[in-house]
Amino acid sequence: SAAPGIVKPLPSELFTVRGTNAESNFAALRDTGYLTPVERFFVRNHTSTPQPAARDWRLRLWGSGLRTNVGYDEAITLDLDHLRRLPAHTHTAAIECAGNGRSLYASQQGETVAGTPWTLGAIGVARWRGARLSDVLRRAGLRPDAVDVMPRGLDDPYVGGGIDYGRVRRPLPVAKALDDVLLAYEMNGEPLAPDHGAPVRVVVPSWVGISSIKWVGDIEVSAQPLYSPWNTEFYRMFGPAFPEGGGPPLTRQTLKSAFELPFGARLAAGATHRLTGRSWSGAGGVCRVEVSTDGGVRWRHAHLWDEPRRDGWVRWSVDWRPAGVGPALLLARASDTAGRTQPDRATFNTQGYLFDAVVRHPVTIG
Ligand code: MTE
Ligand code: MO
Repeated sequence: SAAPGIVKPLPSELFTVRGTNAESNFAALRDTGYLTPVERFFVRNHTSTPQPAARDWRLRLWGSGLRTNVGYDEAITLDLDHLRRLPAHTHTAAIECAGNGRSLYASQQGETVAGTPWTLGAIGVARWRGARLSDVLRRAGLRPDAVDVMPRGLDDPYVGGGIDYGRVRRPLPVAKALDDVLLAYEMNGEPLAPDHGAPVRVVVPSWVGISSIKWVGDIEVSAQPLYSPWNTEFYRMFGPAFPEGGGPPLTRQTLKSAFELPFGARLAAGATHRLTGRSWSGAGGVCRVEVSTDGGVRWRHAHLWDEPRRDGWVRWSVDWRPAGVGPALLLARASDTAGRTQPDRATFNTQGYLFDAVVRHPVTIG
């Protein structure tokens, strides 16, 4: 069961395919460890997975933010061997689509939003290894007045609604680029797989997935702010709660929780069930998870299996012996080390980004 433009197999018990995107079925992550195996990791493609040959791959660095101030055609180039000779860093980090949870605006809040109707499986956590973007930028001659860098993918230009938006690209402020961003060539100890950006992708920990450009081919470095449709039209919040013309480009991810259980699962009455799930936040580690099995009347603390972990998730569980039979609603509510707790409602925005509300997860006892 392949999807157009995705290379790896997508068994239907593990993935739900929508167009060129494949969401991990969250319930199927239950038997995975802390890291999401590559073959279970969601895929979000604007078009389709290209397969550039690693030996021909070059990263081109150019723009007014470099001392050489050269255009694309005179770019400073770097091949995979160069990149591998730079100090290697590993970082365990989630990549999550900004629209993860989007379908819940409709199903939980009765609100209509535009975009791929993900449930909660547009996230995975992997151990990324590669060179620091800061090392590459400094070696390329970063000017002190550089403000933005814009990595661009080698995949086909994205055409939507008859508009050609060009290749997928999104500016990143220099401060973040110099902080913890990787040019990754390994995922979970293996060379990067084609669908996840081989031979090299950007990994921007804790920021919306669109920041982590796959199949990176060039990076513009600029002394002036840069723009692309991915920070002007998309990945910003539009709607009554936001300034006219939209909120700022999205950066950090929000706080979410998910049960590792299908929606509508049937649980046997009179038995003890271990309910498991995961919670994560772009603002810090998750340090508390409360669970309700009665639709939100009573809450108890879940047992956390992981320490609060910046850029990753924590796994948790509660044991539950349902008393009656019939429908029940499970809720999980996480808090993070930045002091946030998941709210009852997410803030409506027309493109359905950053859904963070406590989810009412229906099950049937009997
Ligand atoms: N990079 C390129 N070149 N093309 C893309 O379509 N999709 C982005 C980002 N990087 C994309 C891209 C989006 S929206 C997300 S959520 C993540 O990649 C998904 O990463 P994954 O497919 O490895 O899970
Ligand atoms: Mo995304």
